[in-house]
Amino acid sequence: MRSGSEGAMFVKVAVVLLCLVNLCNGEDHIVGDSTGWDFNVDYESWASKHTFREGDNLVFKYNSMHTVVKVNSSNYETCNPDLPLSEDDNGNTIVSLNSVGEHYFICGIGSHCRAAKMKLKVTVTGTSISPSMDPAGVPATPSSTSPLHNKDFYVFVSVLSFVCSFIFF
Ligand SMILES: [Cu+2]
Repeated sequence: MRSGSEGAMFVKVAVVLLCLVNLCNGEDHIVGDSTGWDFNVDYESWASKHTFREGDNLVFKYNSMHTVVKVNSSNYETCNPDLPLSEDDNGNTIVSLNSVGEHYFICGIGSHCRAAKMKLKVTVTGTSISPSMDPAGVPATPSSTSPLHNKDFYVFVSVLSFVCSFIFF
């Protein structure tokens, strides 16, 4: 009984650590990895290899030939930068993914979006940890009791938020 609660505590501490790395700070995704934001990268394929969660950041690294323009879905489809939701050209643009849903980015220069596929769509999911999600680094604990009941989970998230807010504010 005692060791069981210690085990649960261990899991909670592990997830708190995970939270500190992934949830509170958010994860930085370097768009296009080492190539950055440039011509003829398959950003659709790049995006498909990443999981974007609320609070994560996109980091666009690019030379002075390019810009980053956040647009809506129809302007993304047509590569139209004339109605930007936001835009930047400083070569190192960090975009906070602060809402769940789809976010669209294009390069606003010439035909870079249309002709050189400088367009990126990411789908952001919420931060909540679902039991089915297997958080990296936390070993699946073989246990007869299910690790997180709904009520436990609710309490746990509250405690987690409290701890996070304490550390970061
Ligand atoms: Cu460009």
